[in-house]
Amino acid sequence: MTNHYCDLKNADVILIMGSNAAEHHPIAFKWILRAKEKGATIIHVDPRYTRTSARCDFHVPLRSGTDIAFLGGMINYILEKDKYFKDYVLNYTNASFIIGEDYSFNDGLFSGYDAQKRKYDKATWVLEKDGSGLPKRDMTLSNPRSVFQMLKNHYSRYTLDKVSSITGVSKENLLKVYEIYSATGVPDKAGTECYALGWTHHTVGSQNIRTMAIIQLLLGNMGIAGGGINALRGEPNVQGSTDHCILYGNLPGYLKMPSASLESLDHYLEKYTPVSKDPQSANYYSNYPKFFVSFLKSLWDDKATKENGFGYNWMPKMDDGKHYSTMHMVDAMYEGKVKGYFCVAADTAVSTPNSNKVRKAMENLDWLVGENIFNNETYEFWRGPGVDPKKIKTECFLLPASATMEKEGSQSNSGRWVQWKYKAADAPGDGIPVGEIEIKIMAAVKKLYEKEGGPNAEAITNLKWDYLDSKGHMDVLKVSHQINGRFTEDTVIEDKAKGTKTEFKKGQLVPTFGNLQADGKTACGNWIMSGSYTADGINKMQSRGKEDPTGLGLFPNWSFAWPVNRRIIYNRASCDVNGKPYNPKRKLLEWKGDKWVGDVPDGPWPPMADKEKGKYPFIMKQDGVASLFGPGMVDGPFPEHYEPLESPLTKNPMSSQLINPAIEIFKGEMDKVASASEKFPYVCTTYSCTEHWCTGALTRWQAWLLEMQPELYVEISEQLAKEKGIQNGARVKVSSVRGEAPCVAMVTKRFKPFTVEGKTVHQVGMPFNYGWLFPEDGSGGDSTNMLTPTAGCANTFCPEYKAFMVNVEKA
Ligand SMILES: Nc1nc2c(c(=O)[nH]1)N[C@H]1C(S)=C(S)[C@@H](COP(=O)(O)OP(=O)(O)OC[C@H]3O[C@@H](n4cnc5c(=O)[nH]c(N)nc54)[C@H](O)[C@@H]3O)O[C@H]1N2
Ligand SMILES: Nc1nc2c(c(=O)[nH]1)N[C@H]1C(S)=C(S)[C@@H](COP(=O)(O)OP(=O)(O)OC[C@H]3O[C@@H](n4cnc5c(=O)[nH]c(N)nc54)[C@H](O)[C@@H]3O)O[C@H]1N2
Ligand SMILES: [Mo]
Repeated sequence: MTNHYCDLKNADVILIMGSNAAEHHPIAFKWILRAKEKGATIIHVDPRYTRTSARCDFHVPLRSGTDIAFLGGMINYILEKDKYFKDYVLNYTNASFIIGEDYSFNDGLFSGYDAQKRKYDKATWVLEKDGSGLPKRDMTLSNPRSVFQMLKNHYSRYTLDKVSSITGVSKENLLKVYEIYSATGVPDKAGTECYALGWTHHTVGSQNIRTMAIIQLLLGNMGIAGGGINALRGEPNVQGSTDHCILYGNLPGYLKMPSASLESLDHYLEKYTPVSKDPQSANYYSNYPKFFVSFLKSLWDDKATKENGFGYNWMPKMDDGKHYSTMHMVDAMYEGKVKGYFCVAADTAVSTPNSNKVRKAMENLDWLVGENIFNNETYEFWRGPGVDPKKIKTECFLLPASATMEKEGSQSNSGRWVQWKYKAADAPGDGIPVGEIEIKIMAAVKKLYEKEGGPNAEAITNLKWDYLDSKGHMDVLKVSHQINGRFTEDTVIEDKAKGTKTEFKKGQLVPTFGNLQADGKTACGNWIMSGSYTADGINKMQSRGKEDPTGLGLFPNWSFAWPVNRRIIYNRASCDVNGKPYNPKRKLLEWKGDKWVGDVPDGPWPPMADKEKGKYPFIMKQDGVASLFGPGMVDGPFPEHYEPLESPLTKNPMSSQLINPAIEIFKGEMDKVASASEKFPYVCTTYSCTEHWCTGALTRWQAWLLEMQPELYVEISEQLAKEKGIQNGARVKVSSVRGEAPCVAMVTKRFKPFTVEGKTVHQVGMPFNYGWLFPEDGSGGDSTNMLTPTAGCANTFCPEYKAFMVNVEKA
């Protein structure tokens, strides 16, 4: 989240699109309801009517997978009707920048496309620079090559007729949402967006979010109280797990995982350290070497020296151009390339797309290790439906883990608040925290390498690995100190601007990431967490102060929010170029002539009107401004509508490109894809229900939850039920080109047929909370992922669980 839960109460309009917040994020939803009580308008855009829709002002149904078309239409509306916030757009975004002559967009393809590789070369997606290396700008926004004009041109194609025909949303509904939402493009109104899986589970997932980012920038809704783009995160502490690098391309704090061609530390740092010639751009990532070198020091301590590039060559490297997502991991298992699998606190056999393939892939493993509080379908795959245990060679282990409330540590909510929690009870039996399991396994591996050597042995034998306490248990404080960072030698830090010198002793904790060093004087496991402790060792994650000096619900003394306890990121953009709040009634920050007052500002520098010392507001961006034109994505600098991998259409109404041209197509024998046909005529989406948790591996043990939601079902509209002669409660077979899911039909008013390109398109929906292992009599059904394709977002490989084609027949 750019903002945080409590801040949702400050919004005038809340667009919930791609989320079922009332059922899956009840705490966030509490704040949404507070906004509503104060008069805010709450809009829900979702293919299906849910408990969230019921509490909103109104619900707008749209066909799954068409959000970019819907939002592209909104961009067009905002620009056509002059609803954008001119001062903000001009000063704080790259609207005035000039796009290079060689960039083009033609019939669904951006320049630089290689059809063979299904990849773009982004060399032409650039902004022009003048002779001194500064971006060329046209402050009148009239240059036809300006980002503003190119944006306008790109989205002029998203007319009401087109958008309505693609999305299945009526023109009245489109206009209603566009009008209400774009009314927040004025200084004293704030609009926010809440999304979750309805946006991420698509082959265009990242671009769904970017389209909204463009809208928020046009309306001046970024960096303000009640604004922003707010991802309501999923699993408990999933925010913490991404902060600490659960994703394959990241190191802690979103530093980049090195790839093979970056052969030396210098090479690597040069690639990832942005340079700006503009003195007004803070370009904060120019500090990247400090964060990265400190990270290397946290791994190898005094073994990491300047001479050996701080151990850079010990780092594992990704092969260039290769990806390592869950789907790729399964693919490699299927091909017999991956031999062992640690499945920690997950139920891959149920949760990962194309379950038939996943389960087949596991048969190729030599060993599988689970670390869990319960058994599940993954650990028991060797005796699953249709599997002959005698033919399976895989050795399976299930290690007993303690549950979250049986251990102490930090936990991060979606709003980046890192809160300390305490152990409430001892784990039963032999259960210990998964962290302790990993520490002990790695310690044993280290011993083995010390004795026997092996490939890249120094990476392991040199590891700093002292995270157990005197009783042999995981020492969470040691771990969290290591994450915060410490000085590795006595160090004097000079602040030239303030004219101060501060002395730190070796071993002392680093007070903020501003103190991290690129010369090995600091070690820090995760730079964004620097400052979670004070230099004197006070744990700020334990803070529970309820003061709220701004009245905006920032609660600066409650827990620690990364970065540096900033509650709303990009907050300098809430003020005009002189540092005066755009909206004095919701004053997030104000420049008082010598300092900022309010939230922790995005850097101490004066506002940008001070041409000498002032900085632009988006300090993490190379140019200091936010990107309407965003060359960071692999599938285009402006989001474009493409159909899902499986779609009811044979032609994309926007262009000749039916699907996202930059997604990877998995070509294994079990990766079948259906084109639009009579065989699989219905759009299917999947989701969770309130009564279960994800795969249900946690909740299907509970008799009372099973009583409420006993088995797999498919929600179908009354119209489709009538067409197919299916009664409510009848047994049906849902099938895709990849598999079948027998279940019960739930005939409902929550789904309504769509009119798409002049034809009736039915959409159905299914929860994904079931598996064969329990309830033990098999009455729950099996995984919905028997149906889903191995396909994912071009940028993240988040799977396309939310739109694919099925058939529904009476069983
Ligand atoms: N009780 C309970 N709470 C949970 C969970 C749980 O299993 N049970 N799971 C947790 C986890 S891990 C997560 S990630 C979150 C998930 O939270 P949510 O994202 O809210 O969960 P979903 O139900 O997967 O999907 C949200 C909505 O997206 C809609 N949708 C489907 N396709 C599209 C589309 O193309 N466009 C749009 N705009 N909407 C679409 C669906 O109809 C659904 O209502 O919830 C967390 N909270
Ligand atoms: N079709 C479809 N598939 C989906 C989704 C969808 O919307 N549609 N959603 C996707 C999403 S967003 C997610 S997050 C994944 C979830 O997929 P998984 O992570 O595979 O599923 P969970 O059910 O959350 O699995 C949790 C496991 O962790 C164990 N567990 C619970 N608490 C603890 C604990 O404290 N310690 C330990 N060690 N173990 C514990 C549980 O017993 C369970 O076995 O599914 C994805 N799959
Ligand atoms: Mo999730």
